[in-house]
Amino acid sequence: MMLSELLHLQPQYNDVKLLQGEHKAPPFKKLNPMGTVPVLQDGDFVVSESHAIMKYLVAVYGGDKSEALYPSDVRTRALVDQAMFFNAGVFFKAFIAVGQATFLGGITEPTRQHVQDIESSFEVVDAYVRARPYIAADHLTIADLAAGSTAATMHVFHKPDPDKFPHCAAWVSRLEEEPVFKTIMAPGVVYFSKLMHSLWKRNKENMNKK
Ligand SMILES: N[C@@H](CCC(=O)N[C@@H](CS)C(=O)NCC(=O)O)C(=O)O
Repeated sequence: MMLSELLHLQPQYNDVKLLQGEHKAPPFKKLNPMGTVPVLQDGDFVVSESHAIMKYLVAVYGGDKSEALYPSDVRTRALVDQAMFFNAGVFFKAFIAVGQATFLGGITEPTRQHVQDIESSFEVVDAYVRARPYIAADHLTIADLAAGSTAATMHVFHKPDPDKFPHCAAWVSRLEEEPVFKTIMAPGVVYFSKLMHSLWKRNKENMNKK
């Protein structure tokens, strides 16, 4: 959504009802066999995985912004990919583990193991942004949109100590100043925070009933 805004695209958003399991139903799985959001439909072309979607959008619709958002310089691009693979394979995994344990496991707050995994991820982010102001370059790239979304939303589960991860904290603050983070990410985090707190409350009530 943030990339679409940056590129002045006006996609039609279809709200997939995750809480009702719409993403696991056959019509959605026809689009994405993994049964996850987001999925992009561009005419008769369908692609899932937010990182692949972002690369596609930049390649097709990036115009004069593509060079900054996904630089062609081989080494800079490798660093963008490094951060995107880290986000998909490690950082987001630490995030979604808490979500799944909340929805399916009935936890009432992130466990100690969750917090440890989140801290390990923030340690990596801190190392990445120690060398440069953004996660892969000296300016914002699609890797910041990807990992920045995870970092901002992760705060609902665990806010890392800025004294322990000062570079990461500075990077998140820098991202929070970006207009797309203000208009799209921040309200998303508020919505997500309310949802998680209501689920933890429900899980606690269910636990007390037993
Ligand atoms: N690496 C994937 C992760 C997609 C993902 O797990 N999305 C979550 C929502 S943020 C989802 O659809 N979860 C539903 C499920 O796994 O059942 C991406 O970046 O697109």
